[in-house]
Amino acid sequence: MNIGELKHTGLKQWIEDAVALMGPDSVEVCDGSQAEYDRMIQLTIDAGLATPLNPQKLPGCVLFRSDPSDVARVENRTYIASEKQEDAGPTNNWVDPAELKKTMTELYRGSMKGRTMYVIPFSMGPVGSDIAKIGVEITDSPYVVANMHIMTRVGAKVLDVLGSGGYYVPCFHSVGKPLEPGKQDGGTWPCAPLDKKYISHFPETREIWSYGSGYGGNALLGKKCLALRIASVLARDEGWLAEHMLILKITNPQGEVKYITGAFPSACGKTNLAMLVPKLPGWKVETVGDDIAWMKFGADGRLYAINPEAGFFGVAPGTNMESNPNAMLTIKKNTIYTNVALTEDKDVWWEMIGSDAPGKLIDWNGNEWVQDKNNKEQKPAAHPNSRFTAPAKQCPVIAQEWEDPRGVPISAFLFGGRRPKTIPLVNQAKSWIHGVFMGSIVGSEVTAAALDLKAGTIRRDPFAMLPFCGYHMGDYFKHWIKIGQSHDESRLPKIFFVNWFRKNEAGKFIWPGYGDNSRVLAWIFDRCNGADNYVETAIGNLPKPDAISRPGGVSEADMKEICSVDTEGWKKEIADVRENHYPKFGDKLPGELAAELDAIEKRLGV
Ligand code: GTP
Ligand code: SPV
Ligand code: MN
Repeated sequence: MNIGELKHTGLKQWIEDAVALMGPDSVEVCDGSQAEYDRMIQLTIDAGLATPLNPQKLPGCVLFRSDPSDVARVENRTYIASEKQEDAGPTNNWVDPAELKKTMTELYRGSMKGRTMYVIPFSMGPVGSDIAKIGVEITDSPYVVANMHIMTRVGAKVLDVLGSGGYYVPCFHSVGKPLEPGKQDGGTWPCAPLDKKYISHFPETREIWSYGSGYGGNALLGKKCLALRIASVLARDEGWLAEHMLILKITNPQGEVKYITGAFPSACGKTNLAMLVPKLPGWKVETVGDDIAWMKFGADGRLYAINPEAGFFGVAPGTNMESNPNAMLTIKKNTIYTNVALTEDKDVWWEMIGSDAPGKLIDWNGNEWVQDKNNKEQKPAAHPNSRFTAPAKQCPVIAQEWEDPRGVPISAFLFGGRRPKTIPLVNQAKSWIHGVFMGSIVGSEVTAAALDLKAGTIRRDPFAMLPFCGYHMGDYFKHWIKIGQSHDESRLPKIFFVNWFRKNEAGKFIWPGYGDNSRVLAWIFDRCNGADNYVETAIGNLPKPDAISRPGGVSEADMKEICSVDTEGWKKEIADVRENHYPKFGDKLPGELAAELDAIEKRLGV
């Protein structure tokens, strides 16, 4: 489709202005068809950017290798450009919006020379449903178009819903690498250098401007930019929640169903939990979403969640037939792999895929790589943040209601992170406000999901939203508190804190995780039904001894250790919150959270 055929005059004008600024050779409006997807993939193959994979083993799959400066989100190049700096808060990068637009306008000037501009109309959430939001992304990357086809609902149907004057979130994206006449990418992943990358959000005007990166959340603008950073602002204004949460459906052996969401920081286990194969006989887990939940109240006072996405952009390393067979089956066809390693017979490989590298590989940098198990220093063949993009409908355990525009009623919220010490396996909040306190102090070892952070160190990541909240984090805490105050608490989800990542002195995980996490989900399920399976402690409600069935390989002593209160560790934890974490929010820290902090200190006997 060309822009002349567009019915929406505002949209047409916006595109024409972008064309004048960015100067592409041609413009195409995307229709979301299979033929279009195939054409995008073919273009990237022709440009030497994609390798078709073995059609016998991985039909419809391709591999991309990106640039080393473009392998993950870049948090220090991500901006919340609100009118006032105070509204972005202490945890976001801020630049005056007028100044940022000026800088970026100069970057966008002529940035699409030698390329085609693709206009992607997309819906986050089922097309036409009340809860869905429409965005239009302008991009010069066929890789982005193909990924958006999988991750969102793209195309003509979205334009129909938009009609001649409907509302959309305008999203600019350019890889920032114009081509000289007659030139092609020639196998080089197009992007701009780090200090020219900008992932910018204008919360008041609800605009997204991204420049210089072609990877993941930096470039697929429906995901973190729209469905979290911009949507969190809408949610605050309209009284709902836009969260970095998986959504799962769990059925107990008696056939009773509950829905649970979980917020864990990036690369801390959401996709894995959402697709879990229970080790507990008789229990069933199905997937509704693996990364983002939008939640609104129903007439019955319960909170209903939808997954605004249509695909999974999941971490490859660590995914195997033991840890996550459902993900492995999901990504057997029609999948885009980025930065994993390639085998000689055009199959994919990554660290902890479940078997040794079958011979010589090409690593994510494009170099030959031979596994050397004696060399502990060997660089990984797949980038630690290498990922797969796959349609959600291919997941063998996708819940039948995953696209229900009414959403699913949530019984429990989980918070968690990678914490080698102190934080117990599971801990239930005593009340909504105690749960908000728990969410506000989430901490985790940093992972490879952001390029500019030092993996391994612990940082506070409140509600797993630190990189994704589009406004002042103190106001975000207040929003959560208000949700509790303005609704019947007995109908709100119960709140839990989980930690699959406790380590022993030897640095080994104590808890086996993955399918064994079903043991904890079962305890949570029963807790939601009021079961007498807990003991009250200073930090919250912990499982009674033996209330969680112990997996093989975990000793009784270890089980006891991860299910009890480490009072000394908690005193340090709380002192860190008081001295280093809460002061960041200044007078925006809600008094209710300061009171929770006082109360837990008192209970711990500080
Ligand atoms: P994002 O897509 O970045 O938001 O990540 P995510 O939260 O969906 O994390 P994901 O499920 O992809 O897991 C990230 C890494 O953690 C993978 O390498 C997993 O194998 C590993 N992991 C997930 N669950 C567990 C667990 O229960 N125990 C242990 N030890 N590792 C886990
Ligand atoms: C995350 O980092 O939380 C992701 C990957 O889910 S990205 O889409 O790149 O943000
Ligand atoms: Mn994520």
